[in-house]
Amino acid sequence: MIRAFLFDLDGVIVDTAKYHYMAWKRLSEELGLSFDIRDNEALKGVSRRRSFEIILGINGKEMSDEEIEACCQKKNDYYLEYIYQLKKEEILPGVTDFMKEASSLGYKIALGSASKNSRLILEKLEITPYFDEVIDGTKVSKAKPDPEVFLKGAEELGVKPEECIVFEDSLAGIMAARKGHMKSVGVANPEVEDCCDYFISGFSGADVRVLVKKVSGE
Ligand code: B16
Ligand code: MG
Repeated sequence: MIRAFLFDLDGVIVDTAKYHYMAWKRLSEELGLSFDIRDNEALKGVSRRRSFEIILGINGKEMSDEEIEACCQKKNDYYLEYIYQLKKEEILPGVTDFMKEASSLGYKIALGSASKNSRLILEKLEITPYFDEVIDGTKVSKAKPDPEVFLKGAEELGVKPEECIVFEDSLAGIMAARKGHMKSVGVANPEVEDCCDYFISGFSGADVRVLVKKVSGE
């Protein structure tokens, strides 16, 4: 029986990918590295450090550990400049209504995000109270596609992995849900359509009972 929903953040609740892109682009230009919007696709759902390693890989460059850390810190300073301006109007359509309906039907809700900035983002969007638990990049050591973030979410909510539905827009996130023996709903990104249990283009008009039935047959 499904008892809980685990939500990814970037690409599911809010499109922070554009701000990640602006920050990585700014850093890349300063460093003379090539990086464009298509390259940015590979960074979705991936940890900050791994994202920079991908950018270095595209450019055939290597850096010391210390240099990588300093660059990641700089990128995050740029990213935070954008995030401080984030408004609740940027929440993707239908998500809050869906979470409200889910809570009223008794489903538990957790965030399962790679971002170390997720608490700030939830505050800016004024949706912190919607979550029973928040598991993010500050609480896990292994990045998606490792299932750690979602398994921890299930554990903290007090439910079994098989009782969870994960909402994800990235391939890494869908893989993490599958490895964790959870049901997966792909959101918005057509690239995940073939590997999730059920796909929605967005939450507008999505009905909790109908979705649970489609995903789990309950
Ligand atoms: P931060 P998600 C992910 O969020 C983003 O999709 C990814 O692009 C980013 O690198 C990662 O968070 C880490 O974010 O630099 O804020 O710690 O999709 O897992 O909610
Ligand atoms: Mg995402």
